[in-house]
Amino acid sequence: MSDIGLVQMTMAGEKHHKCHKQQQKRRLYVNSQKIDCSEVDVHSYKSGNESGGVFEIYVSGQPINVFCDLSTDGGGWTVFQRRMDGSVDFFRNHSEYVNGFGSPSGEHWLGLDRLYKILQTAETFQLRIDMEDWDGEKRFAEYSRFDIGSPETDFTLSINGYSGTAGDSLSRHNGEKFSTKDHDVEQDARNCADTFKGAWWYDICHISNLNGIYHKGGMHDSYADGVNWYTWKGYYYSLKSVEMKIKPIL
Ligand SMILES: [Ca+2]
Repeated sequence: MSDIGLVQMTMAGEKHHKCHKQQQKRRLYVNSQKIDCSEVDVHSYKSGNESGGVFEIYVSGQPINVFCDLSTDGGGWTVFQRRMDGSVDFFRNHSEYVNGFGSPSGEHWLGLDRLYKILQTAETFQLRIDMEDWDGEKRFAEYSRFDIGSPETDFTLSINGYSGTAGDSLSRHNGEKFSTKDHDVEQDARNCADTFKGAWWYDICHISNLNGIYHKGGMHDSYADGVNWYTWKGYYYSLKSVEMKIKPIL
């Protein structure tokens, strides 16, 4: 056997081992501590209904409440970002984006630390982003693979496999770090988060800004500082609702 063949076999073996280990870890929680919304029982919700609601899951053994989408595209989605009425200020600092803010029953940011830990529990997670404009039209973007790096990497975005109806306004941000107004780790001469009033995996600076200002009514005069998804609505239209959600592929 050639050296190259051996290396490939070893890598495949390691990948299999990692996957096996993670699924073993998952099984420890079945019927007791759910580790994401793909494991919740529809009848155990704290508030909500069959289409979704607030459930308790365990992140690194700690119970937290999250909003679960139980109906869209097969259900089982753990929502980590939610905009719906502008009641929560999303123009926040680094520690708040790391630790989370808002409420899972309303507008919510789960927190990068928790998101990172949930993403560690399976080999592959999908990302789905559901969006709605102020006329009630709904579109989505889905990615077959989504991951973020550890806190030491500033939660570097890893994403690919777009499909959907809203266009792809996130793949360009693949490989970027998560910047906030007080933590500029992007390459632009400006402070992107401060300039565009959000927090994101900015590059120079963005084609999506889903943590931007919630401009009620949609259209805004200010440039690119709203809840923007460029490939659907451009830089002067702030969406009425957004949900960013993940589901493992097991
Ligand atoms: Ca900068």
